[in-house]
Amino acid sequence: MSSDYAAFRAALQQAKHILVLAGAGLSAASGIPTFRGAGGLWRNFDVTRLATPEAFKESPSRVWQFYHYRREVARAAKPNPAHRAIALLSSSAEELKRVAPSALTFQLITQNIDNLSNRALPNDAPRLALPIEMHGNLFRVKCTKCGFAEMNFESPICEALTGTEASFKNGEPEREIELKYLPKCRQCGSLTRPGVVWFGEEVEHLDDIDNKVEKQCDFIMVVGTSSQVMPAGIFADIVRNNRGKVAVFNIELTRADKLKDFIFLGPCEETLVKALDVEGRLD
Ligand code: BJW
Ligand code: ZN
Repeated sequence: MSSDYAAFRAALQQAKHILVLAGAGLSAASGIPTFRGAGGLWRNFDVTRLATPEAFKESPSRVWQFYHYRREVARAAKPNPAHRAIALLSSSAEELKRVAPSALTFQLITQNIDNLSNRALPNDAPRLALPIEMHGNLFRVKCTKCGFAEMNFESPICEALTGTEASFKNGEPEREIELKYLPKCRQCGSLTRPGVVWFGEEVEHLDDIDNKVEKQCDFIMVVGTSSQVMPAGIFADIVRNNRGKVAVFNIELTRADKLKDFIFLGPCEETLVKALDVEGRLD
């Protein structure tokens, strides 16, 4: 176990298939609340009433108000240096070669739904640079009936949700909004739902992720996640079992730590930028 930046960079030089697994801590410096821990969303809100298919069935109005509030927070936020460091190495073969000359792939798998890792990419980034969003995206909507899905960046997403974000944030009782006033599918007119992965639902892109985590990866950076939610919580274990290297970036110790080769305790917007040697190279 080491917190030595030079040793981390030396190990990165040997890596061929590099993964970054990100969690809410990656976006904390952008002002997006995490889930667990002080100030976390699940401290103030009941997860079973907001982020499960059963909750949506019981009250689409309440769940839509929660996600409308989250959309508005994410819209107002900006990618921070940790997002930009990952985006730089994902999108520039030259920059990647500089810090990881043996690398064949560099892939971000994010649990975050805030779209900030996409926004951190340059406009002309190759498609290969796109993050794998395993828990979906706040700005995607999915029809509950015909399955039609699309990105939707409207603010508010529908008239009836206007202003509800402020009351939601303050913990006031949510409004009762009739179904007919909630967001509707552009194809069939039925109710849509947020395009995110709730508890009990299958995470997205699982085959691709399995292949990258189990078959390829020889170096994983675990950034800003408590590693409590599955399946992402065991990716580091899998890489470690396959004799790959694990580097953890977090402000506190987590369950991933027993597996680590490297641990950098501190805000990832500082530690990751330093470890990846991209200080002064982010616009
Ligand atoms: C900083 C920092 C800074 C702060 N710098 N660091 C196996 C065992 C037990 C249970 C299960 C199991 N397999 C599945 C389950 C059930 C369940 C689960 O994991 N439950 C556990 C809680 C026990 N998993 C699921 O249901 C998943 N589905 C699934 O596996 O399906 C199987 C299936 C197969 C086939 C058919 C059907 C089903 C789905 C999980 C979906 C998770 N959804 C959420 C909500 C998404 C939408 C939304 O955002 O509203 O995803 S929950 C929430 O947790 C969100 C996050 O992505 C996820 C992870 O949280 P994260 O990112 O780790 O955040 P925090 O807050 O926990 O941690 C932040 C960290 O950052 C902390 O460590 C801080 O210290 C740190 N930090 N600032 C660096 N500046
Ligand atoms: Zn539809």
